Amino acid sequence: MTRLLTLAAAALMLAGSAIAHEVTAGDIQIIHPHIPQPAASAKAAGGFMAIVNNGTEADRLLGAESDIAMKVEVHESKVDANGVGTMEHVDFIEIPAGGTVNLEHGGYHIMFMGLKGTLTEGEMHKGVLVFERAGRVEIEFQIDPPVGMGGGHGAMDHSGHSHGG
Ligand SMILES: [Cu+2]
Repeated sequence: MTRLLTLAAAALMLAGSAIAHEVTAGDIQIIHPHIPQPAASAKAAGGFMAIVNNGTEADRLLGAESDIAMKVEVHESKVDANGVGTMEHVDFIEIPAGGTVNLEHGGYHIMFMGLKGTLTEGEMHKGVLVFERAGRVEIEFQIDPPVGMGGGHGAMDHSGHSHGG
């Protein structure tokens, strides 16, 4: 019993200092929406998260909104035949029934273009994800450590290519 209580206390402490956060809206669960802190001079930044569909029907992420940038789009990064990283706007991201889609470096991401100010590690910034079925879901993007500075996102480099205007 003592051991169980100790474990419970440890779990509570972990929850209290949670680095990850999540939002649930109907069947859709959005895990740790975040933006790696961009360089102070950056005009664009990428947003990442995992989206879980606990329902029995597919949903689609149609778009995103936030006041931190002039324009917010859903993008997909690709590597072309020459090994050059490119990215393009996609109309939606399909979230299959019972499935999880990771928005991560080198793949799908939320693109913030025309940043209105600096984004600093530890800040939370309001945003909205728009789903076909789940509707508008209010979330907060957490500003995480810069990529390559121990942010825990691996060695994938999302900064080597232009995010365009
Ligand atoms: Cu992009």
